Parts: sequence; C-alpha cells; structure tokens
Amino acid sequence: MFKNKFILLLAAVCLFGTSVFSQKTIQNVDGRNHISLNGEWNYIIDPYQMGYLDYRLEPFDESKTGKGGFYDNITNPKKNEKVEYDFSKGPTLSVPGDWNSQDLRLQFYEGTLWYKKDFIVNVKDHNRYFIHFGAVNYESNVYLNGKKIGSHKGGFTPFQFEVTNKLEEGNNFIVVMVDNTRKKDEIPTINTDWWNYGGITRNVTLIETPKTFINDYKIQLAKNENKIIEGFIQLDGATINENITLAIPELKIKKAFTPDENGMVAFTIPVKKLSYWSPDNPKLYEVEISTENDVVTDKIGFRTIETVGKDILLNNKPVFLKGISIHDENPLIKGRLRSEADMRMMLTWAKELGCNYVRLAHYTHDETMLRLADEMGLMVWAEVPVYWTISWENAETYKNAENQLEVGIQRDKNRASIIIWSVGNETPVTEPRNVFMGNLVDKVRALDNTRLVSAALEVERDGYMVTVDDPLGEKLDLASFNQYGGWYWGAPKELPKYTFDIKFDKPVIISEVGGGALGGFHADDDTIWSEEYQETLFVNQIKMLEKIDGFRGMTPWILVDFRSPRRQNPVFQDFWNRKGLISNNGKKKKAFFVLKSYYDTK
Ligand code: GCB
Repeated sequence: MFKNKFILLLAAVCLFGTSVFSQKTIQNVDGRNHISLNGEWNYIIDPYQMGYLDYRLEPFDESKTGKGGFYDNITNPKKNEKVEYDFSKGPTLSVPGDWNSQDLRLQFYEGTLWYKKDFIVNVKDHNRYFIHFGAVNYESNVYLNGKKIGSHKGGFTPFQFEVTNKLEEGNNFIVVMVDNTRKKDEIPTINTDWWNYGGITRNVTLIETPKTFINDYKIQLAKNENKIIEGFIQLDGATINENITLAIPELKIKKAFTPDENGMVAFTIPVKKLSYWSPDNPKLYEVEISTENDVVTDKIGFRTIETVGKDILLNNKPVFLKGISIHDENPLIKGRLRSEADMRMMLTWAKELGCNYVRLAHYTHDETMLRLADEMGLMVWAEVPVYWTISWENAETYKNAENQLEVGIQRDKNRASIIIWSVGNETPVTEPRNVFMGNLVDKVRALDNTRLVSAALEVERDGYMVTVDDPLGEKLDLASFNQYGGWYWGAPKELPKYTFDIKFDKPVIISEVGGGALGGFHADDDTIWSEEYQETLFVNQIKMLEKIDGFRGMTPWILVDFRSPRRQNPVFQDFWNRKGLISNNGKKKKAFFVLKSYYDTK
C-alpha cells in the first residue's frame, strides 16, 4: 500500500515537475517583452521562520488553522485582528542586490528573510506570462498573490515559473521567502572562501510572450568548423507548427523552417565569409528569429576553439590566455555586482591589465557579465560551485551540481566569449570524487561539444619538484591547476628553483596563482602582506611559469580584494581576502603593473 502511494507520488513529481532545481529558462530574457520587477522590495528578517512554520514547526496550513504565513501579506488588519508582521511598514532592500551589503544587521546574516513587492499588470488574454529570477541565494519559495508558485535551490542560476492565469488584472503582489543557510550536502557546501551573500541578487522579470513563442535557440559554429553555423530553435505552446524564420542580415542569411511535432528545428547553414569573434575583433552579428507571432533579436559572435597537442587554437590560430580571476563582487559596496555598470567596471579593470581572458570563478555569473565579455572581447572560463570538499557520494548533491552546470550552459550557450566550461575547483582526489566529476565532464560534452572542458586541479610537491597527476586530468582538455608557490608554499625568491612535472600532453593553464598584500602597506619584499612582497612574488612566478613546457595561459588570483569570513587577521585582512591586484578601494597594487607589463609584451 505504502509502496503504491510512493510510486504515485513519484509519478506526480515527474509529471508536474515540482523539482526544486531550475528548469530550462527562456533564452535571452532581456530580448523579450517584459516588465522589470527590480527596485525596492519590503523585507522582514525571520531567523525563526515565524512566517512559515507554526510553533510545532509545521508549515502553516490555512485550510486547518485559518492562518497562513507571511505570504498572505495582510496589510489592513481588522481592529481586533492580531497580525504580527507588516511588510508595508517595514524597510526595503534594492533588488537586484544581496541583503548583507544593505543593512548592517544583515552583514553576517545566514537564515531566512522575506521579500515583498507590489506591481501592476495589464493582463492580455492572448499572452503567456513568466516570472523569471536571475539568481536567488540559496533556497526560495515564491508566492504570487498569496499562493505558492514554486520553489528553487541553487544560488547562482536562473529559474522561472509560468504565471499565465495566475496574475490579477491590475494590482498584484509577489512574496519570496529566501534562506541562505549553508548546508553540507548542497552546492556549494558549507566551506567556501567567499562571502555567503543572501537574497535576490539578480534581476526579477515578468516576461510576456505570445501563446506560442520562441523558447530557446542555439546559433553557433559547429565543432571545429569555421564555415558551418549550426544550432536549433525551439518553440513552446499550442501551435508549435508555426513557421520560423532565422535571419542574419549582414551575412545575407534568411532561412525559413517548419518545426517538427515537438516545435523543434535543427539546422546547419554553410557560410562563405565570416568575420570571426576574437579579443582583437569582438564582432557580433545581429540575429533575428521570428514566427507569425513572436520575434527575438540577439547579438551573436562566431569563433572556433580547440586544442591541438599543447596548443589552444582560437579560429585556428594559437592563442595565449592572458587572464585574471574574478568574483561576482563589487568591493566598493561590499556586495554582489548589481548593475551593468558594476560589471563593466570589473571587466574594464581586466582590460587595463592587458587581459584577453577572464576566469569567472567559482559559480555561474550574471548573464550580463557574459554579454559584456562578448562585447568587450574577453574569452571566458565559466564554472560551477563544485568547490573543495562536497558530498561526493550523495546522489541528490550530484543532481544539484549537474543541474547548475546544465542551466548555466543552457543560458550562455550563444556567448562566443565562453571557451571553457569548468566542472569545479580544488577537489580532493578520491574514487567517489573522480566518478562525480567525471560524470560532470561527460555531461558537458553531451550538452556542448564546441567548447573546452576543464577543472582547476591541485599540485603535489616534493622538494623543488611540483607534480600534476590528478586522474581527472585524463578527461579534460587542459592541464589546468592552481598553484600557490610563494604563498602557501615556498618563498617568492625561491620560485625560479622549482620545476614542474605535468603528466598530460595538453595545454597548461594556471587557473590560480597569487599572494596577499594590503593595498598601501609598503615594506621590503621579504615582509609578508606588503605590496613589495606580492610584487616580487609575481616577478618570480612569471620566471618559474615561463619554463613550463606547454604553458599557454593563466588567471592569477585575483583581480580585486574580496570579502571572506575565513580571513580574520585584524590588521591586514579584516574579512578581506587580500590577493587582489587591486585593493578594495579600487587602487592598483604594485603587482598589477608587473602582470600588466608581462601581458603587454606577450
Ligand atoms: C584557492 C581557491 C580560492 C581561494 C584562494 C585563496 O585555491 O580556489 O577560492 O580564495 O585559494 O585565496 O586561498
């Protein structure tokens, strides 16, 4: 009996897709008709989940108690009615934006917080509506006009809920319960070297589409083919046999297609002459996809990327990756990047450093960041937060990691800037980990065969010999690893004595290298935390790395100082990781110029 019920439940879950992981989201949200739900949202800090659980820790069930949670958003209680919350009289937070940087009480907060926003819609019967979140860290329950519309977990990937027939004409309100409690079995796990910024950190958008609309598309060069554009277009809706037109006017491409019974069209289009996307020529073509009722435009670049022996070839030419690592954080506000201007600031600093490449560590960054990288000519290493020591043997944890990877690839597959998908960072070599990460590599290859797959591995040391021999390396396209000579091991001046034994005949990419310095602190170059120490570390690193056979690029750690609860030295750190080449005040440290002059001549 119980078993039958369980099977039924399982079937229901599959049928109605109540998974808390992200579903495929609409491609190119900004390219759709939409209303932004960004702006000021009222909030309630709720460390005991008062707005969700009764005193027996059961979720409120209005049908039994007549009393609901904060999602009811009661605003004008009757004179004898006891209501112990009121969004409308409470303070507000800016969305997008983490909560930690907006209210001093929340700087270290990890727990539950409720958001509420009123909005007005003129509902059109012939359209469909979706509420789309760019990212919410970490778990969320979303309610529209007092009714739950869905849940989600994963702090850096987008998700959406269809709200057709659920919106009211005129006034509506949305309530989001967010919980950023760290948990061992999640992705990431409890231990990270970055701030656990909570809240609705990215855009919230109400998307309006026709009944049948262009849901998704991929338009890229085929694997290692520089004269064939390949991809698909996917419709969603009742009349998925609508004809589709794909136009790239500058290339004189205009093709009409009839989709199959699933609303899908797969195509290959030969092209004669293309201006290839590269850092020197970040050419993007205007692309237009249309049906009888819908039209979406995008800007898309075309390039090839592959490895041959120890070389990386971009558009068939060897390229050296002059990079820097970047977190999604604006040091000037001590919070997540909130706007296109914030993101442009970061990438402009990378350009000033002479970069042609960035590592967007250690999780999926904002879609706008990738669009800017496309526009500004920066190649990108994109990553999932499979970081340090996670629960390798938990099947749910794996599902979560795979979902975050898949949703990131699904969202950004049209960005020419992305050349590498990374499946994780500094994970310890054990059999369960090799299986877990090996499966992620296979997943990436199944989803996208046009880009390189990598991970930031670790090194082993014996005297002056540094070895890279992680078995996962066999499955990757690059010999990519973090090494902290001059900081976590060895003195900066000794670095040129080290040699590397790398067991893979692949391009060598140093995914992290660096050391800390407090901006403005000057001393001799043997004094740790001084700018001079960091400067000498970089001078000698470069000497050491240049000797490595197959050295094809690097992303030193890191562009700017960033916040971390693990960095507690009150004089030199004060909750900042000081490995930035730029200080938290935006001032360039001496090492910035060492790396810049190296990149300028490379
Ligand atoms: C690493 C991690 C990075 C840390 C960095 C450090 O290897 O990948 O997330 O922030 O070291 O500063 O220790």
